[in-house]
Amino acid sequence: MTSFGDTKLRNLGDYFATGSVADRPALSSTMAALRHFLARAPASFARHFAAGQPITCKAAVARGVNDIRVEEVTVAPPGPREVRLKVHSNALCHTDIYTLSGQDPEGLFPSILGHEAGTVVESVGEGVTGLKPGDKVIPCYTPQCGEPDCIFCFPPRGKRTNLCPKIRGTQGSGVMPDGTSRFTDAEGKEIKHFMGCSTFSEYTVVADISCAKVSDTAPLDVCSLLGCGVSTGLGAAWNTLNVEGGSSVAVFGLGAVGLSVIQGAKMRGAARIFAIDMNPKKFEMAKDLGATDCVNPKDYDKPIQQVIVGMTKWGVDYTFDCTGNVEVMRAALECAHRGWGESCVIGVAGAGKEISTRPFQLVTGRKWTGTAFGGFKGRSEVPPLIDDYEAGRLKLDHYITHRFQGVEGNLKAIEALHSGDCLRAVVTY
Ligand code: NAD
Ligand code: AHE
Ligand code: ZN
Ligand code: ZN
Repeated sequence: MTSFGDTKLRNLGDYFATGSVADRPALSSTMAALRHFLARAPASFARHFAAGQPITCKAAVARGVNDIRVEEVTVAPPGPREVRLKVHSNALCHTDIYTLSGQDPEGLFPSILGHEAGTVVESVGEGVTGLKPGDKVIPCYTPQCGEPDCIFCFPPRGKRTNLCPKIRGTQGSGVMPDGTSRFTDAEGKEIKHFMGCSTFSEYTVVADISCAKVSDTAPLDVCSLLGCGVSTGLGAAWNTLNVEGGSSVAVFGLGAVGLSVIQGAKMRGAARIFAIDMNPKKFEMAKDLGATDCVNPKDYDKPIQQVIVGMTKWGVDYTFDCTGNVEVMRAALECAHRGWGESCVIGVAGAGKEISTRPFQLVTGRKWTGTAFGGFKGRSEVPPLIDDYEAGRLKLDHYITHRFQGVEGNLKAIEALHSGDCLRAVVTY
């Protein structure tokens, strides 16, 4: 820890390398004095603060099932085609809690969770182009290599996907593409990465192909929403099922993901939108976003799919599971319209869970599909969402229901998401 006046800073280099002072106006004059001082300091001293050095900072480390602790960690400099990011804001996604709870078959401990963030580039590794210190970035767990021979970035015959597999193997193993981790704990032991993001840390290192560079004026707290859940819901409606005007939609689960499906469907002009949740506290926001019918399965003594079909003639054009519950996934499929209804699995189910239905449901024309990150290609299709927000075309502020400060705030965010009245708890470091 370095002290300067009454301001304690663990790492000063980032304040010179990035624009983060702009986000902390009170520090500006102190930083100006420091810049002046460092400009005249001996080279060896200045190098200590420069890019290329390890950074010691705070992170919430998942040590085991439901065991998460704030610790000091060391973040190595970025390797080739890697970027070190100063995390400004983190929004908690249900998937972080799912992995912490031990249900994720890919879950690893110890690891640094978190994958919805607004960040600033602190430094870049060799071979990185198009990104520089100070750039604002949304790390995306679905990367986009953009290499001409990647058939997922450039699919054949008019196909469309965002599932670039370039680093998926190492990402799932909790390491960078070279097979090693950039995080170590106070004893020098390795800590794993998570979903290629690990944003429960003041600093993180990600692959350059995971970085969506957004406008210099983008608010970093709002950026955090677009790192996963809200983009996923919007994209499920727009990209995956391509909801059209006049259609009917049913959304199961009204967290940030489900509500953003509703918002996306309404923006497309859906005529009837069913919002289904066991928690009636979610209905008010659902109605504000465009739901026409709010349904609580607890109010009925028959399966919810029968209830929804009964409220229509032949079912609903587009249905979405946003719960991760495999019975709900079945219900969503079975209330899709005879002949053409499409059902999208968004929720993530625990290890060992499987979905089932009578094949007759598919024989009679329903289609079952799913989405990762709403089908958005990270680097090219996420920045326009922030442009839309800044231009007032896309409303996002309503998803931030809770705010906390400091890495410790991630623990409070976990409690908040469990409370049932939280959509996104944004933690600012
Ligand atoms: P959340 O916990 O905030 O919301 C889930 C909602 O589902 C809650 O409102 C809850 O009351 C409701 N619910 C639970 N059981 C239900 C039931 N039986 N019937 C009706 N409603 C029920 O979670 P979230 O952050 O909105 O995420 C939703 C799901 O989407 C999670 O499973 C998450 O892991 C997953 N997810 C997937 C992707 C993807 O790319 N596929 C991206 C983000 C999140
Ligand atoms: N690790 C789990 C799979 C988890 C999963 O399906 N993740 C979603 C994103 S959840 C975001 O909040 C996803 O997009 N998966 C695609 C991918 O490549 O990970 C398991 O079952 O192994
Ligand atoms: Zn690719
Ligand atoms: Zn997520």
